[in-house]
Amino acid sequence: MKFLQTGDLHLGKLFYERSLIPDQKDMLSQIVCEIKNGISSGSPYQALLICGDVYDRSVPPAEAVELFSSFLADLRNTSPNLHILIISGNHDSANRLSYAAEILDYQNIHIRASLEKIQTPIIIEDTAFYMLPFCRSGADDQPLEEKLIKDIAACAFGDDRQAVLLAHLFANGAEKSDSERGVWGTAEQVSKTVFADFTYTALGHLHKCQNVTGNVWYSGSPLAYSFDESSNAKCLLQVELEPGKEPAVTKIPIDPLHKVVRLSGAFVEFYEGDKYSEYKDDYVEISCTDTTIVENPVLLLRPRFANLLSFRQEKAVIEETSSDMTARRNSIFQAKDNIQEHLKLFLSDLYQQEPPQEELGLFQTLLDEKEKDETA
Ligand SMILES: [Mn+2]
Repeated sequence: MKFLQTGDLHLGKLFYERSLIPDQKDMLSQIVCEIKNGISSGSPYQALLICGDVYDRSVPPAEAVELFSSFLADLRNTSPNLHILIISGNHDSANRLSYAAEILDYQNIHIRASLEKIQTPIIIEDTAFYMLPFCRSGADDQPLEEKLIKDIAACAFGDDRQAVLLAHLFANGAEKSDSERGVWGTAEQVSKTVFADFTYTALGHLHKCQNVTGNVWYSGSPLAYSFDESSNAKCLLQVELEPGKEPAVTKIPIDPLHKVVRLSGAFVEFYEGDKYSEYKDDYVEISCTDTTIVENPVLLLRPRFANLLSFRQEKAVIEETSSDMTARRNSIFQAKDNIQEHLKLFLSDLYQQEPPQEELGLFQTLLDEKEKDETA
């Protein structure tokens, strides 16, 4: 048995208000390409597993639905015998995702979005694929998934076939990213021990590719969906199962249309020169190391970085709000009720030098006029 694992496609996602449809289209074409490569190499994939979060929202934008529809059509044209196994994730609407599921089953496109058939596997040759869509845990001590997976394992027990589990959940001890929704605390974390009876477990939900334990793998999302994933290499997982042997898992890298990059440095290095020119088209977050606040940085840098999506200057903000604020507070305290002295301090702070006598003189004139009015 040879299959390809992915999940967390999040079609239709907006990344800092930017549509990722072109990126996702490119990524899906790389999946089709990998399926093609399998055929031309003489060792075709028998199945493609999509472990939840096909869409980013329960009501996905029309172009995301079109994109997924044409992806399925491309796969079917490329590889008429490929089985496509899809479960719903926490971002999907189970009802909408399972549209025409009964009919698509005949096309070997198996969509499972409810708990009805979790104990009925999809059998492909020597392997039984059990599909557990995302389910909301109840208030019990034990997450609902743990109980369901134990039930499934009991079904698989005694069957000679290899058993593969597909699920969309948070396995205890796994590492999370910034782009997953609804991953908090430990209440919904599923114990790793429940996967022990399966030949292989293909998980979705966490966006970093990782081996949780034994033969339990997250493929991770095929694209980076937050800046904290910028250092994660994105991939699909090629899995080969052979009875009596350990599963062979190989990472198939995805080359994104735009990289997601975090850069850090002085403002001037981004504003002038070529140091970062290789990133001019990537999705960029800049962490500015300057100690003074830069005004309108995005406006200034956009001509050089077309996809600058985030600009951070914590260092300047912290410096200005801590040391400078303390200094200001002290000087205000020292100036007491002398309003002319207050202005002098304010202007010195603003210009970072002695204020011009002219401005102070003008202000004094205004003060005198005000006083005259009040006494009149
Ligand atoms: Mn997800």
